[in-house]
Amino acid sequence: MIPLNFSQDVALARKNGDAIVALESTIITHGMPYPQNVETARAVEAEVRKSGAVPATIAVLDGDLCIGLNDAQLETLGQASHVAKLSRGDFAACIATGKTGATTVAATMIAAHLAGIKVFATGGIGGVHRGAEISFDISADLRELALTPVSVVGAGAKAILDIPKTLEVLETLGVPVIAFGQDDFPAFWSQSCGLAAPIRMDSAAQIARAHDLRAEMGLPGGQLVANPIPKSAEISADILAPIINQALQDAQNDGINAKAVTPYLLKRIFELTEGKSLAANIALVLNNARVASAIAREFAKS
Ligand code: PSU
Ligand code: MN
Repeated sequence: MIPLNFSQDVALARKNGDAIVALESTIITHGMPYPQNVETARAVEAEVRKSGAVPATIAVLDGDLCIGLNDAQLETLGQASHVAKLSRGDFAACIATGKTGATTVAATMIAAHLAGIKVFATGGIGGVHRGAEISFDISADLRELALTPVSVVGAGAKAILDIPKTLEVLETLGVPVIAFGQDDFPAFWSQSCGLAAPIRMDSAAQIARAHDLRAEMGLPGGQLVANPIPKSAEISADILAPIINQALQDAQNDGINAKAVTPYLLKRIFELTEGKSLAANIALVLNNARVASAIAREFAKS
């Protein structure tokens, strides 16, 4: 038996068939500094509630797979150091050994699916890193999107990644990449990466329908819903380009590899932009929470 520990709110929502949105926890432990990480996690939960759905933040706490965290649990996780960053490979091991771990996009999708939750909001997904032809660093998030039927709402992929290669891998894996309300694929801090997304949709109902239709057609996997950052919160690519190059150079000099790469780059960019990257990150996550909630409400109708 898989030990799922539902929060009271999520248990009630499941019983009533209410809209539920899954939320990841690696963004809390490895994506943002304390205390903004906990403040943002709370603000995102509040935004989901305001948008007519119930938030389910997912994490492993002392071996318990939690679907929905209470306020004290969020605070503890946000302050904790040495929390494992869990993906498909180490998820079950963390539960089996009674440890604490935060779930990445990949692990959150797996847990959401086990809990019967079909949509999940985050900031950005992992992707193909620059120089992947040498390092082979391709996030397990991409393969998860091909395997697990959860629609993930993110603001596209960060320019720390190789966005064209990320789109190529998603195409190879047969993952629907849907830009929401525009033609271009967004680039996290900016509304466009300069490339068109393969699919455009303008309504949450279409996204929910496409999700269900894939399952009915016997196609495994989820969907990537790429929701552009609000215009008012954008940081221009010109400003970010030299900062990203600096962060990548620092990562190389410091010998960073494997799962440490993404958290290292996020932290360096936060430092180099004097916190501006974080403000944009918070704005886009809230925006993604609203779109994911709208999709969850569509699922709750059917
Ligand atoms: N991108 C962000 N913020 C994040 C992450 C990615 O802009 O917090 C986190 C997510 O949890 C994502 C993970 O699933 O990093 C990807 O890590 P990796 O590149 O090691 O697969
Ligand atoms: Mn990696």
